[in-house]
Formats: sequence, structure tokens, C-alpha cells
Amino acid sequence: MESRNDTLPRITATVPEPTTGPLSFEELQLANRNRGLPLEALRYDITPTGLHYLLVHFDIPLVDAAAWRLRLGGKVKKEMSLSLEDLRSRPRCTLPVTFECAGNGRARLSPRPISQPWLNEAVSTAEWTGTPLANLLDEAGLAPGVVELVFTGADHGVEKEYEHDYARSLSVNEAMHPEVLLVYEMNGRPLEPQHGFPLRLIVPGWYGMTQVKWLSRIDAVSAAFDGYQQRVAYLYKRNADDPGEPVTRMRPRALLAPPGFPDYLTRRRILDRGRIAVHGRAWSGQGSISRVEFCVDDRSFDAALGKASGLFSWCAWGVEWDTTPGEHVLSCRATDSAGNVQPTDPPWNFQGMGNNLAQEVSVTVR
Ligand SMILES: Nc1nc2c(c(=O)[nH]1)N[C@H]1C(S)=C(S)[C@@H](COP(=O)(O)O)O[C@H]1N2
Ligand SMILES: [Mo]
Repeated sequence: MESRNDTLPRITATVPEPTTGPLSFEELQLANRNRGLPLEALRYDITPTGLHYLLVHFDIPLVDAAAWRLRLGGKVKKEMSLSLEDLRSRPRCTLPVTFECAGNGRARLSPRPISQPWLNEAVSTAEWTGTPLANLLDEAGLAPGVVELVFTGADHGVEKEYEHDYARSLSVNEAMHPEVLLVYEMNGRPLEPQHGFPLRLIVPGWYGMTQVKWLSRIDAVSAAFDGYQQRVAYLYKRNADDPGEPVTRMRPRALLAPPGFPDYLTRRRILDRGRIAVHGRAWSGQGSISRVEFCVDDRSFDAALGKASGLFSWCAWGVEWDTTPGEHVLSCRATDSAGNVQPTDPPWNFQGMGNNLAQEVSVTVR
């Protein structure tokens, strides 16, 4: 379980360097598998399941729900093996949670790290139903010296040159937060295969990689977990040799639902002159949203903020804009209660993580 990267099976792979070149076939292939939220769906407080963004590193595994068990083991006093029915009969809790892929904004970096090429659209909100993890950990009883819990999915693959089951860890302290859930329902229905059927972890406030799908095991460990997705993938690194800082909670971001109607190819928006309502959503994993600025070219206005439907879900914002004929660039910027502001010029990083550069929408007012 506490395998080190140097003991993981290695498969020779070429690892492309960040590039300023055109989008590659491989990036297109990933983009076709991993779709984003259509930005007009920002109109929904709870994203309809079929519009929720998607990120699947390997293949969607086939899980036989009747035979499936969640194994809770490692350094615990009592090992547990739970069926879906066992989990469903435990205390039940529903929470609206917004999460975002840590790679959101990657394709807007220059040079562009080669991976899933998100622009702005890797975020959604769903109502997740499941049972609190803390109760289960209490029942199993963590042995003295346990520092982390490792969450392993049923999916398997190779990334860079490391073959592994998708797995991520959390400190005991983070794992015991009451809002951390093991969920079997999304928007009132059993999880869809692509969203983790039969069970996934939800850690509100954290970037998407933490929300482990197709959960098969939870292991209590007494040394920091060294798996690929923990020690290699999700790091803020300045260059290939930088040991890096772990990616954890979501940075603040606001998005606007592009107004008017689009040009098919360029997505440029076309609007009629007059007063229009512009709206969007904003979120942060580091506090609540305290301000959203809406910008038209170089002018900025404070937007009105709606109330979020939960502590861990995005809030609506809106503003009235008196359009003037011509070409404009619309943008928006969030600030959270911890004082983090969306940067206009975020620092570049080697793996394209957490790029919360403000969105820009080009419009033509006629
Ligand atoms: N087992 C497993 N869990 C996973 C992933 C994965 O590939 N395998 N992808 C992660 C990433 S990077 C993100 S952004 C979210 C996406 O969740 P969604 O597809 O339900 O939106 O799931 C996370 N959980
Ligand atoms: Mo992600």
C-alpha cells in the first residue's frame, strides 16, 4: 500500500514538454473524452447531471454493484467490508457541492502544458447524497500513528511512466471534516458510470482530483502516501525539477454565461444595443465569495451577489449592462472572504494547475 514511486512498475513513455504549438491530436483525443460545462448551463444552480463536466484519466471501469464491496483497511482496529446496501443504510446526508478540475484554464497558459486542454469550463455543481466518512473511520478506529487515508479507485492505467490504480490521500484531519462524504447518489439518482458508480468520495472545497470515483478501498497509513496522483501529478511546479507544492483547495474564480447569441465557429457573441442582464457564478474553496467585478473593456462594475445554496456551492452574480455599439471584451473577477483575488496575470506553472486567469468573452453589439 505505502508503495514508493520508485517501486511502482515503470513503462517507458515520452513526456512532451509544454508548447506554444498548435493543439495536438492527443489533446484533441482527451478533449473529446472529457467534456466541459457548456457555459450557458451556468444558468442552473444545480447542474443537470448530463451537463456536469467530466474528467476520466483512464477508462470508466465496469463495476458489478452486487459483488462490489468497499474495503476499509490498513492500520485500523477493525477492518470493514461494506456493500452498497450497508452504505445506504448508514446516516444519509445531501449536500450541494461545486467542484472544478485543477487543470481548468490550462490551455490558456503559454507555453501550454500538454494534458487535458481546458479553457474555462471544467466546473459544475451537483447535489451529492451519501454518508459521512468520519463516522465510518470512527467505527473502524484508526491505529495510533496513522497520518493519512488513501482512497483508491477501480480504474487502472499508466500516466507519464507510472502504472497505477487512481488513488489520492487526505490527512486524517482533512478526512474527518463533517462535510466529507462517501456518495452513492448525484442529483437524486444513483451515480452515473462516468461519475463514479457505485461510490465516490466528495471533499467539498477541494479541486476535482480529490473527488475519487469508483472507490474500492480506503487504507489508513502511517507514512505520507507516495502514489502518482499524489506525489507527481497534482503539484504546482515552476519547472520539471521543482519538487513543487501540492494542489489542494480551489482558488477563487468567476465565470459569466456569455450573453446574446454565438457565432458557431468563434463563439464570439452578438448582441443588440440596449440594457441587458449579464449573469454568472463564482466560487472558491478557500472562503465564501465576497465580491465579483464585471468588466467591460477597461471599466469595471461591482456585481450583485446571490446567496449560495450551501457552504460549498457556487453563488450567482448578476449585473445590468447598458451596451454600446461596437466590439467589446467582457470579463469578471472573484474575490473570496480570505482576501484571495482572481489574478489578471497568474504565475505560469509547469503542469498547468489552478490557472484562475479571468475569463474573456468577445462580443459585438449591433
Ligand atoms: N478514480 C478516479 N477518480 C477521479 C478521476 C479519475 O480519473 N479516476 N478524475 C478526477 C478528476 S481529475 C476530476 S476533475 C474529477 C472529475 O469528476 P467528474 O468527472 O464527476 O466531474 O474526478 C476525479 N476523480
Ligand atoms: Mo481534474
